[in-house]
Amino acid sequence: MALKRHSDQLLLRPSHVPPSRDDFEVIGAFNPGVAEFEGEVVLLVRVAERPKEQRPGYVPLPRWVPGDGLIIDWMSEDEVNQDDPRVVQVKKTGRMRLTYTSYLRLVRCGDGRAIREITDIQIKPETELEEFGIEDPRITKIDDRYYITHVAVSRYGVSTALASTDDFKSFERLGVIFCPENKDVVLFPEKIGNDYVALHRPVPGTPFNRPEMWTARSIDLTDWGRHKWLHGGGSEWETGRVGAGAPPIRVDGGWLEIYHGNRRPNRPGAVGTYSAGAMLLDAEDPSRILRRTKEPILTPTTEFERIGFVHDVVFPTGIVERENSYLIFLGAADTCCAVVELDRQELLGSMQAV
Ligand code: MAN
Repeated sequence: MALKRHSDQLLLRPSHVPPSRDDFEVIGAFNPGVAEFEGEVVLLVRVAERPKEQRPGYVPLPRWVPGDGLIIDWMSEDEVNQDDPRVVQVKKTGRMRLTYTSYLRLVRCGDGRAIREITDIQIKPETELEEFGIEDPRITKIDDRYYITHVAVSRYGVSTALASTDDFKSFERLGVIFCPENKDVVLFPEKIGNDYVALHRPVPGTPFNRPEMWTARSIDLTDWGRHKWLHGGGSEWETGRVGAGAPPIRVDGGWLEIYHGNRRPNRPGAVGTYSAGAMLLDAEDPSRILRRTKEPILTPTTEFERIGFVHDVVFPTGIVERENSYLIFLGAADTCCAVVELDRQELLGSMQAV
């Protein structure tokens, strides 16, 4: 049963964010990475934009060219198949292209419950491995530095890259850490044993299985190995996909991970509802799940979670602890950012032994 919400607030809509160019429109400001920095909550928001111009019979497909910036490839409608608003498939090659492109923008939120400032600080695609956009950041503070994992989309596939900062002004780009197809990578906030630990979500090409969550270990944050299988979605609401949501936080008895699950859609092209669940991972061996919510803790409920670019999506990407509650930041309907406040005891008590 979904948990009672103290509050569920819309934080940011696409219309709040200026487009990066006059000939583009912002269609999404969602899936925010979250950190506490200099006494306030800051978000790195995924801003999705598409060209404004329409040419009858053509679809515009944006792409970043290193050195040149954003360009548009116009493709005739006969050359592509489209049954998902987010992507087209080029008939001749069978390859996918995104209908929009994403970059990251820093937004300051005070105590986390309202937007204070939409800044000009941005992380834009830079390399060929990011030519179709950078997406879905997650932020983890390790010692005195903030590490940002984000999706990098290109003709080479959907991978995850790492960046770091200590001032949220300049960002060091550390390159791709999980090769295609791999998304939903989150880092633990401290070493476990002698290692950094990540959750990641490889997507199998040969469908022996469905996309599942794994753990990996590293001694330097850039080279990852010692992979272990973690979770493959055991309940009805997570039959399609599962992936890490917020970076794990330490709680009594282990690590709390808020993750997402998607219900496998029953018709081609449909996306299927995205909900959120919680799991408690073993403190010393986070590849062991101790407890888990059988039912989702959050499902799309409000209008902004139900209706958007992709309907029926709650996609948790960050968590902030408050005295007796957690603020859970999420992308709503692949369109907006929202924050939900959940009671700490109720959330921790909702997980059952596996
Ligand atoms: C899926 C969705 C999109 C995303 C692409 C590429 O289609 O998660 O939001 O843009 O994958 O990562």
